[in-house]
Amino acid sequence: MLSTPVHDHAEWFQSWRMKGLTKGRRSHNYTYVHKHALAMDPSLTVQQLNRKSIQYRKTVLSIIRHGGAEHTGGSLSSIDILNTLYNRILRLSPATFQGANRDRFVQSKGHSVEALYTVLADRGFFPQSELETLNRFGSHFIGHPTRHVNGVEQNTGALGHGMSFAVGSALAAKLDRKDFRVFALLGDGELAEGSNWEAAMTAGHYRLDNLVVIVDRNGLQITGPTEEVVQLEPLHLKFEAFGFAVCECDGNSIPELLANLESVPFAAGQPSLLLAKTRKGCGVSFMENSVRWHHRVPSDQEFEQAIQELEKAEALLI
Ligand SMILES: Cc1ncc(C[n+]2csc(CCOP(=O)(O)OP(=O)(O)O)c2C)c(N)n1
Ligand SMILES: [Mg+2]
Repeated sequence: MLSTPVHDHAEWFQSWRMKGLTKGRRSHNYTYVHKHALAMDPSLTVQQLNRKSIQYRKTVLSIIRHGGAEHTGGSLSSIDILNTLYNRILRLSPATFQGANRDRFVQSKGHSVEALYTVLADRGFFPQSELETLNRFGSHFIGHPTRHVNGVEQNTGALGHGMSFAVGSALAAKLDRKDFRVFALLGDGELAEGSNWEAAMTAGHYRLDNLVVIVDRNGLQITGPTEEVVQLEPLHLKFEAFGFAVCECDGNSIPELLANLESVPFAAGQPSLLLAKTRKGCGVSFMENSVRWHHRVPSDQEFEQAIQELEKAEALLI
């Protein structure tokens, strides 16, 4: 671990100014993704993607522990979705990120930013070493996505805004006769925000078949099960009523995610909605399906146990 305490802001900021954001920092083994994939690689196999998911999970836990805060459960639930999108689906790379015809990805559940940062680093949007500045005073890597970080399409974190932004972008593509697609990732608890339904109604009205909304359906909110906080079911019928073509899959299964996301739009002339059934905290036994891990930081012992479990899972990959 780094020697600088998380809250020693003044000292750290001074050294950051002196050395540049990351140059000269002590190197240590807190990230587990060893190679940057600079362009989307359609030849990546399911097995390679499965391995990436495990490596991503280890990195997510490491940067959360090092940063001393953030959202553990929701980052782990959505990592397979981000892995599939960024490595196989999105027509997007660091080289094309400013291009008008790039696919757009909006992470509306902005609190799961550690998952997004981890995947963006692996895809080469910024050096892996910058992840270690998470939550440090003066760093752009704060607890919710901002456009100061290369690769982030939209500032998010106040829940309920991402789908509206995505609908606007998809509508702009139609008006400008461009063929990019817009993907948005939402939390299921986030759907309690009424603004989502206004956006959904608009997407249906304009028949935005270049829009793909993915709901990370892990069943948990910040304080408990979604069905107890604000009932969502029957969710697929609600989206269908708003004009979406709806599919469901295991959102922690790379093959199922690939099969669905490679077949968008699910129906011509309709926006697509993928209900990705995930496990909050996926990959670590004692974090799975536990509301306690919404934004808990692992202790040293919990961290070691989690890494051991993930390494065991990695060793079992053929
Ligand atoms: C407008 C708004 N209200 C409240 C919050 C606080 N908040 C952060 S995460 C969260 C729960 C979100 O649950 P869900 O969308 O299911 O996320 P996930 O389970 O994927 O972590 C809440 C209420 C917020 N970020 N924005
Ligand atoms: Mg949830």
